[in-house]
Amino acid sequence: MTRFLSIGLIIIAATVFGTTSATPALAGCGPRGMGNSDGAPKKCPMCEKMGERGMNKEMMQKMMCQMCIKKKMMKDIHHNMLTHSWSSIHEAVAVLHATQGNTATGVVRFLQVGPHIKITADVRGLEPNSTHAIHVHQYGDCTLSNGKSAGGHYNPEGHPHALPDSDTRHAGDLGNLQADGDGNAHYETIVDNISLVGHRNPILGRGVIVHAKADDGGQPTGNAGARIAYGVIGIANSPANKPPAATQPTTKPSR
Ligand SMILES: [Cu+2]
Repeated sequence: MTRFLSIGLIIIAATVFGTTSATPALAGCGPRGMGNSDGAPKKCPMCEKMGERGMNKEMMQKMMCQMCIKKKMMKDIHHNMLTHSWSSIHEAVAVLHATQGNTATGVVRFLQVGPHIKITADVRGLEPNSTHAIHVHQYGDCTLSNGKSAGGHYNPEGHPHALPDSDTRHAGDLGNLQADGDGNAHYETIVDNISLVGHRNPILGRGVIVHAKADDGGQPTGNAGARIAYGVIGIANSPANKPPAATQPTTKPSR
């Protein structure tokens, strides 16, 4: 059906623009294109292939090869699926800022690895040799300088609070950071109870909180005290979120 429509469009276009050949010329992108009435070779503005003999530049731009338009549309759709849909997001990042009166800052990365999320946190400005709870909270809202605008623990499944060694816990229960003698903490863990943008407990756009004290696993939120750093989980500018070069569009925009 699509093929018949294409042929029909080509025939109509050839009639309108006065093509005299016995066989209607392909509009724009024919493989036999050798030049134009003014003698200068022209290219299809969509695909850059040579046009049919006798077509001037204006005709080319008006008609354009229907096949090229379809090919470009399909490429654009495919490209958009790879680059702009939620399924193209494989890594997220939260930059932690100190809440008012505190000094802790850092970066937390969330990398989707199959059904798991690998979490890597680097935090500095902590008390030397101290332990600090780290959680995903409900909202990526840092409007209050004390971090309270991030809301409570992210807990869409309604579980009691717990540490990461418990299968039933808040989705945002990430455990504790351990600072070294310089007040720096590096933390890595892999969890399977959240996703970046998937069906299970998506975290993109939510908040990360580091607390003043350790999470002891107690109810309701681990007795972790004040919020000393906070950040919003956003889409990372990382190779994991960029499509292979081969999927980039190869045709130029029409104008
Ligand atoms: Cu918390």
